[in-house]
Amino acid sequence: MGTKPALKKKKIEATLILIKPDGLAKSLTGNILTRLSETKLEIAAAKCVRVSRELAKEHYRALRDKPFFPELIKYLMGKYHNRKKVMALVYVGEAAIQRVRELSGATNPEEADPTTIRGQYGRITTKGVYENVIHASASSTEAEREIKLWFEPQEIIFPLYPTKTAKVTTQKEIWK
Ligand code: IDP
Ligand code: MG
Repeated sequence: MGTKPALKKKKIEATLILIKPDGLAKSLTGNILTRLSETKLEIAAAKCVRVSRELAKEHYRALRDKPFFPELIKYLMGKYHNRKKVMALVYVGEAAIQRVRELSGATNPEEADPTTIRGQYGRITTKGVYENVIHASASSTEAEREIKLWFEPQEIIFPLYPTKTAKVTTQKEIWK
């Protein structure tokens, strides 16, 4: 038994947003969520995640040959900040991907328009990492891959992509 994807119904998109460790260390969660509310998009999922090396490398796998890749992985894992977590969110709505990208601003925080989230809060560190406080999916293909990497179907408030039922037998921690 599966569920029907909601995204096919209208011209609706879903996008993955990460508030990166520098955003959390600088107590910017509220400010960033306020800026994101300007888009009038709907929050479909949210959680704090402790980022493993595997998850960070998988998230940024397209950049694995870049010279800054090792620093980028450490950055996402929170090794440069006193916050070993990111906040992961899924926003859904019309043209969600482009709207969040526009509000986020350019990758290089020094080139980002000063009114964008990265322009307001980002910086370049002496290690050369762009600490730009937010990740936002760049295309619908990336958004689907990233959302499926960070979230399980039941963590998202409505079905975005087709699912299937599988019997899983792994052990997991439950409340005592
Ligand atoms: P995006 O985050 O705007 O989509 P990507 O090219 O996907 O940009 O890069 C992912 C992340 O890697 C950036 O958000 C930034 O933190 C970091 N990054 C990208 N390019 C550079 C660079 O040239 N130097 C240092 N860090 C970079
Ligand atoms: Mg990107």
